[in-house]
Amino acid sequence: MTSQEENFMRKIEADEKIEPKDWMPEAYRKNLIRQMSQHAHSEVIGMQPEGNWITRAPSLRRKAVLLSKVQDEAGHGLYLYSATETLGISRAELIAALQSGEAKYASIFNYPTLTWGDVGAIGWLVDGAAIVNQVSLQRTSYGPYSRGMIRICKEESFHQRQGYEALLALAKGSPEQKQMAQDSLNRFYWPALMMFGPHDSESAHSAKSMEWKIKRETNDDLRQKFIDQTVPQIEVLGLEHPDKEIKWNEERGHYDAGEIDWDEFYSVINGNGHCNRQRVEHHIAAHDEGTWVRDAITAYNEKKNAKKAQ
Ligand code: FAQ
Repeated sequence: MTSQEENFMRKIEADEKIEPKDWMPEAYRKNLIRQMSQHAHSEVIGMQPEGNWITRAPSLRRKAVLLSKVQDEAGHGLYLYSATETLGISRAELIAALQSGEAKYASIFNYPTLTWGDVGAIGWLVDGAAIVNQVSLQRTSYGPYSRGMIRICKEESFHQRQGYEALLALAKGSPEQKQMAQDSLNRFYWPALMMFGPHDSESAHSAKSMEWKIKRETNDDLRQKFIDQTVPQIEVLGLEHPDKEIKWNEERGHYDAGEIDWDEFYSVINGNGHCNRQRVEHHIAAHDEGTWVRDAITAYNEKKNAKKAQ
C-alpha cells in the first residue's frame, strides 16, 4: 500500500469524510460516480410517474402539494448532480449516460401510475423505501454525498407522510376508494422492495462499497427494515398485506417475507419494464426542448466574463 492509500484507509476506518480534493482510489471515485449519478437520475426520472397526475389531482390542496413534491424531486436531482460533479465528471456526460441507457435509474419508475391511489402509494412506499436507504447514506464516507443526504432526507420524510395521508383518505373512504388504495398497494409493494437491489449474495458492488463505507448497510438489511416498518402501516390503513407469507419471527425479531420475483426485477433493470422507453424518450424530448435555455445561459455568462476581463 502506498502512503496515500494508507492515509485514505485510515480516514475511512476513523469515519472521517473523504472530500473532493482528497486523494482517493480510482475505483472508489468510479463507484461513487456510478451510484450517485444513478441516484440523481432516479430523482429526475422519478418526477414523471407522479407528474402525470398533477393536472388530475382530486382537489386544489392535493394539486398544490403534489406540485411542490415533484419540484422537490427535481431539486434532489440537482443537488446530487452537483455532488457527483465534484468527482471530476461533467453534467453533460452524466446526462448522456442516462439517455444512452448506460446508466441506470431506480426500477420502480418504470411502472405506470394508473390511478390517483398510485400517487399516494408512491409517496408512502417509494419515498418510504428511499428514506430507509438514504438515512443510512447520511453516514456515507464521501462528504458531499453525505451532506446532500441530510438535506434530502428532511424533505423526503414530508413526502412520505403526504403519500400516506392521501392513501389513508382513500382507505377510509367509499368501498370503491378503499379498493383503489388496495390495488395501488398491491401493485407498488413488490417493486418498492426491489428498490433495495438484489440479495446481498447477488450484489456486485456491495462488498467493496461496504469496505469503503460508501454503503453503510447492506441491501437485505435495509429491505428488512422497510418490510418491518410497513406491516403496522398497512394495518392502520385497514388494507390486506400483499405478501401472503408475511409472518412475525420471534427468534429473529423481524418479519419473514415471501420471495421477490427476481426475473421481473432483472427484466425491468435491463430495459424491459412497462415504461422504460417512454421515460427515457420523455427525458430526451424535455432536454432537447431546453437547449435554448442552456444556450442562453452560456451566452450570457460568456458576455459577463468578457466584460469582466476588459
Ligand atoms: N433499480 O451491486 P448492486 C427516490 C443495479 S431515490 C435499478 O447491489 P449497488 C426518490 C445496480 O445499479 C431512489 N437498478 O448495486 C424519489 C447495479 O447496476 P450497475 C434511488 C438497480 O449500487 C421518490 C446492479 O443492479 N435511490 O426514489 C436497482 O451496490 C419518489 C447490481 O446491484 C438510490 O439510488 C434498482 N432498484 O446497490 C424520487 C439510493 N438495484 O450500476 C421521485 C442510492 C440495483 O452495475 C419520486 N443507491 N440495481 O449497472 C444505492 O443505495 C444503491 O445503488 C442500490 C444498489 C441499493 C440501489
